[in-house]
Amino acid sequence: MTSFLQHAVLCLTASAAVLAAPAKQPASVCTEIRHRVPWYDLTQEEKASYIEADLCLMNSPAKGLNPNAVTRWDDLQWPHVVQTATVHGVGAFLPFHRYLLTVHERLIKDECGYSGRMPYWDELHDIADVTASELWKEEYFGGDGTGPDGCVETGPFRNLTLRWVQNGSVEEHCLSREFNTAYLQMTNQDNIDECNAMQDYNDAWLCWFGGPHGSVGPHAAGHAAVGGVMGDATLSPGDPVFYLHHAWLDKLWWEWQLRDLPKRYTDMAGPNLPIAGSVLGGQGPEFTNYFGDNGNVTTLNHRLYVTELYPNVTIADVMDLHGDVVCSEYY
Ligand SMILES: *[C@@H]1O[C@H](CO)[C@@H](O)[C@H](O)[C@H]1NC(C)=O
Ligand SMILES: *[C@@H]1O[C@H](CO)[C@@H](O)[C@H](O)[C@H]1NC(C)=O
Ligand SMILES: *[C@@H]1O[C@H](CO)[C@@H](O)[C@H](O)[C@H]1NC(C)=O
Ligand SMILES: *[C@@H]1O[C@H](CO)[C@@H](O)[C@H](O)[C@H]1NC(C)=O
Ligand SMILES: [Cu+2]
Repeated sequence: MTSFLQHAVLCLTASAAVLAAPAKQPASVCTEIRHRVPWYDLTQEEKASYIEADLCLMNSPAKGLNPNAVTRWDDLQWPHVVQTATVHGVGAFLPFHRYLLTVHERLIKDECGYSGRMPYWDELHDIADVTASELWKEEYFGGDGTGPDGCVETGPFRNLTLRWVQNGSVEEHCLSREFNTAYLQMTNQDNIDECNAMQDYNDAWLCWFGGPHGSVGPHAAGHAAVGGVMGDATLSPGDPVFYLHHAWLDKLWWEWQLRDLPKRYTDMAGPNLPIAGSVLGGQGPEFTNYFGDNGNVTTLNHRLYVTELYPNVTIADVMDLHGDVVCSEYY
């Protein structure tokens, strides 16, 4: 089977060269740390304008690399869809998602005028009952899915049309959800403590990703607890709550890093080849230096690629949350 990712990656590289129009400036220098807070700590005004800003991306025309994208929201989802096999199950899992959070933040600020603080989902706060979270209020993210397709039919995103399917082609579908509290409970404090106790990134990343002892850990828990689009490893950024869940996970990684600095500014490891047997993937030699690692282990030189929405950065660039690219702190 010719790998779709391989095909897509090569096409993207080619079109990137053709389209290498006005280069965007790299992230500016970090002079003022931006705050990330739990959703419920945003002001009423911040909450409303954050939702408005995501709607703005959903209602703005695409201008990214993939000609099948219709909206800016499709553009933003695309790097995650096309690279699903190289940003999950690998050392770059946490750094890639850290950069994707910043890309989303920059898009809503640069293109949709958002000026508030960035939210994360405080999942421990909602662990007793995912359905009771303030997130799902009618005026915020809307509620659970309903009907045979589990479509979200309440709230500002009830008419959201998503386009990408797993193989990277287009089939319009709704934003779906299927809440499940039992899954959310797998992001419990015990599991977090177990991941925090890991001494090396090589063990820790897998713990955050897959859970201690192969259980569903903090990453999969939030995805599966929301379910539907969020429960799909490839398509999950179609649900706007994806960014709040990944900010929560990123906070956990950062708190782990803080336990042993400066060592954990540079602790990087893990495999870098696409997941074997995944729908999009392959483990051929074309991948061993694709991201600049010069081998099959994830290094600080590994490029984080977001299909030209913003420039490539390296893992080294995002290891310090206070660095120029991310320039943020969790509260
Ligand atoms: C959603 O779609 C319905 C039915 O097409 C329409 O009546 C409603 O105004 C739309 N709402 C938004 C927020 O676009
Ligand atoms: C992609 O997946 C969709 C939905 O599963 C399917 O209908 C379509 O034929 C697939 N396209 C390709 C090119 O494989
Ligand atoms: C960005 O990184 C990707 C993936 O490694 C690579 O294919 C692409 O050429 C890079 N783009 C630039 C402008 O360096
Ligand atoms: C990585 O490369 C080393 C040395 O070439 C090899 O022994 C090892 O099996 C490779 N690991 C994977 C996961 O491909
Ligand atoms: Cu992901």
